[in-house]
Amino acid sequence: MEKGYRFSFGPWNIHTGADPFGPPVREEFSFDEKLDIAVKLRFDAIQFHDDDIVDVNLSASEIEKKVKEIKKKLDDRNLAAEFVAPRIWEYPLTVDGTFTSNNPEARKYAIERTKKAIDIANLIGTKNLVLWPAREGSYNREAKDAKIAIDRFVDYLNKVLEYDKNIRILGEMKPNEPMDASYCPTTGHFLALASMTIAPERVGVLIETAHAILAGLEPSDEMGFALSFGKLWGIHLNDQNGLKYDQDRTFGVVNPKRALSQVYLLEKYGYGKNGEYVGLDVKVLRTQKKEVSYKHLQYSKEIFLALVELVRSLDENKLEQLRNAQDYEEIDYYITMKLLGGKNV
Ligand code: XLS
Ligand code: MG
Repeated sequence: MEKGYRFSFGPWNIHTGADPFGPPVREEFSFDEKLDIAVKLRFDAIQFHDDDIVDVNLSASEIEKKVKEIKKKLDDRNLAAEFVAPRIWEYPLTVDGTFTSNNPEARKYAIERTKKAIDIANLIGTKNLVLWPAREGSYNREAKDAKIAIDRFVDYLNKVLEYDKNIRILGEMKPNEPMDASYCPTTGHFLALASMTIAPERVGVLIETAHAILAGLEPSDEMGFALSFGKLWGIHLNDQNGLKYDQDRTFGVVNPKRALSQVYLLEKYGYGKNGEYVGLDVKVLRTQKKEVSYKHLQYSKEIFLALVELVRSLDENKLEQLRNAQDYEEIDYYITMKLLGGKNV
């Protein structure tokens, strides 16, 4: 633990730099090397998609054997598995979405694949299933029925909750990309959906900074919303420059003030005290050479910890007085000068 927090990232956060417009620009680190980087940078857990751990097309017994091998690699390095996320959106059958697809075969695949992911989660030692509904949306509104999509969403969640009575679902909502518009774009939408399921107490959220920004929302306000429901079970910290594609920049490098707001809230409400991780979902810039292509992980963590220090050094009495006086200009000045290392605050 550093300053009371535990950190995680996923293997996809160390990558070759391929994007939709160009090929890989660096060699891939091996799986074991990625785990070693986690140890070197003093991370505590790894986030996984099901197929980051094992080829999901293998037989059940082969999957079990392979997952146990991976679990041993984690145990040997004192790393935990934070969550498993079913990567249901990458299969050729699910071009049109998964559990909201117009194709019944795709809907069936979504649930079968998710059951596999749950089995893998149990074997690797986590009760957390993260759900990013990547393709559950539309390119044009008439393509699908927006009401039926939500009915199918709830139906899918219920099947997941029914399959394993211990599993918890952490919905990671994103308003767009790859779809033009997602059927469940924000935390609030997802929690409303959760309330319609057979076990709302096992449905919470993971909030990603960039996803909130893409929805035109303040990430810290989204986090506050989830905290008030007791539902902030995971976070994906990163940064984002405006309403573009999902950039997954190093935490705090684009808008340090916005990063501070998130850390302020997490600190204030004891995020992490119930075992939650400070999860990152960051991508290094494409221009980075292989041997320095994990600086984004190191620096996101360092920036987070520096902001924890800064938040702890804030004069809370002064802030409270300013709030009561509604002197928000002074709050802006105080926070900005603190960030800039100004001498007179
Ligand atoms: C994509 C998401 C994805 C999830 C895990 O935008 O952030 O990476 O975190 O499936
Ligand atoms: Mg994410």
